[in-house]
Amino acid sequence: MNDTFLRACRGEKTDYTPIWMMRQAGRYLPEYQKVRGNVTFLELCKSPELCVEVTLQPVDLLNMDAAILFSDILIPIEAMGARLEFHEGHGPTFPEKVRSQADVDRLIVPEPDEATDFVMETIRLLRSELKVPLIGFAGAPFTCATYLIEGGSSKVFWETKKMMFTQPILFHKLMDKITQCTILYLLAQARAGAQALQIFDSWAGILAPCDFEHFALPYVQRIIFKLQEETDIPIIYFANNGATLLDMSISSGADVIGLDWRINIGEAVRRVGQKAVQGNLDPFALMLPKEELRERIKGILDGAEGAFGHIFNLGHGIHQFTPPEQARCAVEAVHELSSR
Ligand code: 1CP
Repeated sequence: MNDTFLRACRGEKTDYTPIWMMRQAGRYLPEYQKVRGNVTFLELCKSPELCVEVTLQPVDLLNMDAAILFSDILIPIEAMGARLEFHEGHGPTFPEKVRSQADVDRLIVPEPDEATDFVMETIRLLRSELKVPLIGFAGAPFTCATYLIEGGSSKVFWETKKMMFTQPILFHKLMDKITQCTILYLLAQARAGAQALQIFDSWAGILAPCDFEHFALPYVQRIIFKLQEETDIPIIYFANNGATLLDMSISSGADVIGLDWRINIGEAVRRVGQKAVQGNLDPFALMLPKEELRERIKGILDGAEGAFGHIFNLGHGIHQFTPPEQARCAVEAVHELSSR
């Protein structure tokens, strides 16, 4: 068992810096495309055997030091009773947008072992096959709420901010319900065998710091506090576009702080102090010629030298047109350059 990733999360000595990549299972891999060619995205998410297959692909093909459960942040949200659709070539949609008290009341807090049994089954199957640690995950309540309120992806988040500013009580009720659901869902993943849990706050960066502090952070803190009460596995919090929210991200209580690429890692390490960091290569830097990519990677490794712990990762998900060969080179470079 290669436990380098878990050791780095806990700030223990490692032989080299472990690496995995956000969205490492997915469309940039022809092997994923092949599996996906026969099923819809939601069918894939609900077929444990296929989820196991695509979760293992980047670990086997690219030599990653951790696996991340193949699923989506919107799967537990669908289980709350929100009809979810993925149309080919588009992002997710919730045709019945959540905008009123009645809409929030209609959402349920499901029992995750029943409503999302396929996720727990995927985790159990993966644990019997994997030789690297398995990361489970969920979306942060704010990020999940944006999809429900907007009815899908958004660029300006008009409806989300309109609810926050004109119906704050309703907004908090929705956040509370998603939070209850997320706590149960992540605890179920831990019971099923997840060895670390990541909370993805992909849209946190659209908020002013004062609004993040008031409308989003308390719910993340509540989730992490509860998880730490019930389990001792590392919790990673990743706020995308979160450089200006770093001090508040640290106060989330997470064991590992995810970093995007918009912040210098040396500066982040100094501010984070006695917690591990994860990141922070610009996903598009994977397009650099190999020598320059190695230089870029070396810069990040050097910057993170004094870190309590460092898990190498991209600053956000790998782009779907990235040549897998470039990702493989990056993994090799991290392993070589960080070898101690
Ligand atoms: O067509 C396809 O095959 C679907 C593409 C795809 C994939 C591969 C989607 C649709 N989701 C996923 C898998 C996924 N999503 C994983 C597991 C794979 C891995 O990491 O190896 C994870 C962790 C996620 C998490 C996720 N889903 C996030 C948070 C991370 C991030 O990138 O910010 C978000 C925001 C989503 C929503 C979502 N699902 C899919 C898409 C295209 C989107 C984003 C839409 C948008 O931009 O709003």
